[in-house]
Amino acid sequence: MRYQNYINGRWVDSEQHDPNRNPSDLSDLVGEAAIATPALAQEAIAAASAAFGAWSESPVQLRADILARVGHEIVDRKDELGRLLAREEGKTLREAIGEVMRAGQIFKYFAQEALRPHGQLVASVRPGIDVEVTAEPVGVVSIITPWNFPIAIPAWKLAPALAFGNCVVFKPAELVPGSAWALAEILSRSGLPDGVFNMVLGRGTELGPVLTTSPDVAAVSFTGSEATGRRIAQALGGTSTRLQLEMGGKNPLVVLGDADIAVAVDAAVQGAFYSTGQRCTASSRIIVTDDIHDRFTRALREATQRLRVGHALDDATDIGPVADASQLDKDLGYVALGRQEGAVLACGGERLRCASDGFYLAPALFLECESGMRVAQEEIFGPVATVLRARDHDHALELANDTPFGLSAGVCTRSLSAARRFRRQLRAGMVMVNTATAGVDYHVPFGGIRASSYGPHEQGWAAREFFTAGKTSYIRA
Ligand code: UN1
Repeated sequence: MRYQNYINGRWVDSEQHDPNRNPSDLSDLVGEAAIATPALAQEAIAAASAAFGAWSESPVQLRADILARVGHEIVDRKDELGRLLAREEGKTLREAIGEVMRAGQIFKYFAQEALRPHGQLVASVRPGIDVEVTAEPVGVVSIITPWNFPIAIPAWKLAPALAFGNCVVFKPAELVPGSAWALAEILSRSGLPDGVFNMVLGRGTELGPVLTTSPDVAAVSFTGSEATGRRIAQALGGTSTRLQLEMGGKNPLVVLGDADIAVAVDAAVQGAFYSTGQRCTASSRIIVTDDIHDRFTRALREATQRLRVGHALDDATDIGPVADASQLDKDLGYVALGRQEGAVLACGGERLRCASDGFYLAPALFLECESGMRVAQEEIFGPVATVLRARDHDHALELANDTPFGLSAGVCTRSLSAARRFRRQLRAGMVMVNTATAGVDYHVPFGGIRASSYGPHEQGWAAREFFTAGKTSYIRA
């Protein structure tokens, strides 16, 4: 399968292509993807600019119908799209189908959002005048997405952008062009006017600068690494381009003495290792109070060792492969670093041989970590979890907040007052009580604080803030 760019309502091939390989089985070539030039990205921006006037004034019923059609088709094809996703990204089929469902639901949700009130009518303090406060489309939006959620993250940026009357240029991560192409193909048949939705495939290093700094781009929504996010922010310093960044996390999961051990172990295993730990919401910093530490870590180690690592399409697999060679090197590098730093590797951390040649890594559990160790501070983005020991609740809270990030945080406890205290004092955009830090609902706001995020939050009703600009009109009849 050859995945092409989509510009102004047409499929456009490139001279160069990249192979799309299955990380569960490197002999399986999923397809090949166009590598767009910066000039093609310019063309996409020009097409989106030209389409904006008409689309920004399009009837909301039209937008709602289109988004609903897209959402229904995604849901109807969840098994097929999930297979493609699992094959190119490496999360298990179950996880991949769940992600596709999420993407479909998001489109259906924003179909309805398009119909909801976009403004307020206020009486002026002056006679004979009404004041209308409206939410207007912002213009051309560049949407740049990572490889770890190849369809859900594009969905949660594209759907609100389109629902609120913006035109988009979408640039998916190089590793996952297949899911992006499948989504673009559905959008191409959805009834969107030419130029409203465009997609360029290829290198972030080449296309990123055009997509973020073009004067015709009004807003940039990016999810990915902290380093790239910071670079974009720097490049846009001094401009008025709207910016929404969703970057890293080092999400603490606190386990207190009165926690239900089974619930806490489940939250830790789910949060740290499912999706191969490749989630910005992963519970990679597990903080356990002394009174329960040994019982909890014993149970967590047993549960971790029971996880079956294997081919993403094998029903028996719990944890698929790491997404690519460079991520695997990074994970192995952190395992070596953790040992050097003096953390105790309780299990895992070694490359595994499976029936097929893939990037398999045994989930790694580090105990006795100190808060300042790099393995306990930096986002690894792999199946590597660190456990820190806390003396008491105050210390646990201090450790939980001792990272520059602030995306998601969790606490496991049966005490209502402890849950309340942690919910209020954990410094994060999302707090989970007795459940994993990862795995969020599709219809409520998502986002972090501090080094994890920048700009308005995504999803649910929060999405409107970024994808619309306020206008206050005074009308004298
Ligand atoms: C989830 O935990 O369900 O890149 C979603 C990420 C996040 C999405 C996590 N933006 O991992």
